[in-house]
Amino acid sequence: MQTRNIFILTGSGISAESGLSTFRDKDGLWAKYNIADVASIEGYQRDPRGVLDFYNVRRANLVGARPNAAHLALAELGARWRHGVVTLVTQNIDNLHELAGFRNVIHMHGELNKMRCGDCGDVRLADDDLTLELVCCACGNIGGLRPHVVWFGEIPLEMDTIYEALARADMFVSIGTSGAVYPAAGFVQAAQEAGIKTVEINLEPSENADMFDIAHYGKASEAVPAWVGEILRGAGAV
Ligand code: BJW
Repeated sequence: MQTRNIFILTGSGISAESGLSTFRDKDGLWAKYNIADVASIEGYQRDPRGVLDFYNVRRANLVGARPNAAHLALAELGARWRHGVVTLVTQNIDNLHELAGFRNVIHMHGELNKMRCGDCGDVRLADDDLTLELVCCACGNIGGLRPHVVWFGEIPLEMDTIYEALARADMFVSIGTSGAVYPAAGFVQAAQEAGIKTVEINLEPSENADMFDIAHYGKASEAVPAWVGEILRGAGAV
């Protein structure tokens, strides 16, 4: 059957070769920070300054980061695919898919370059470090601005759009994610139950590896361009 709609889920492994840390690898963020301290609302309430600083440092690290060959290959696929829709859902809060040229990226865990007012919900670009002294431009409250990211216990963003795209997909592709965090980790099961082709591209087998029909193990910068080339050639697009 001809593949029309492709649903791609990416995780931190795709940005590792751009110099951004993953979470659960041995040198990942969770080896240096306690998840509950920096990625939950309770941690933020206990130490808001510490959590803002954790994200301020990561925002500063993002300034020099460039998309790698994997981000560029997905952007090429998005631009050249003529048989249907390529939906790109990322768990990453970096902007490397956008810098590579992919349009309409869905950031289910938020975006590092944005801030959200915890009091009124206003979301806007965060050009500078977040501090407890900042005033919300929308409601005027002080100290309520937090990173526009999704912490444990919070509902990921754009879930309706994501499940609609998944329901229309003919192929599900997971790239650079350990499959440890839900609901993203559950997408492959939904895809399997819908009977569509499932593909994993990762450095090593993920926690859900047995649910994938096809696996390509290797660095994203090599495995993703190879897979994109295969897909475009198969569709007669190159
Ligand atoms: C390479 C590579 C290279 C390296 N090339 N590959 C019990 C059961 C089921 C669920 C739960 C449960 N208890 C609690 C839950 C829910 C909870 C959850 O999943 N907990 C688990 C720990 C069990 N989930 C939530 O709370 C979520 N909300 C929720 O469920 O709401 C309810 C709801 C949902 C839907 C509808 C209605 C209601 C929220 C989760 C928020 C996650 N937030 C974080 C932080 C975001 C901000 C930030 O960046 O700081 O998101 S945690 C962190 O993990 C971050 C990531 O996006 C996410 C996933 O990590 P990722 O990307 O997979 O990274 P790694 O490090 O794990 O994996 C990297 C992979 O790359 C590895 O496999 C490497 O091998 C590979 N790799 N180099 C290719 N060069």
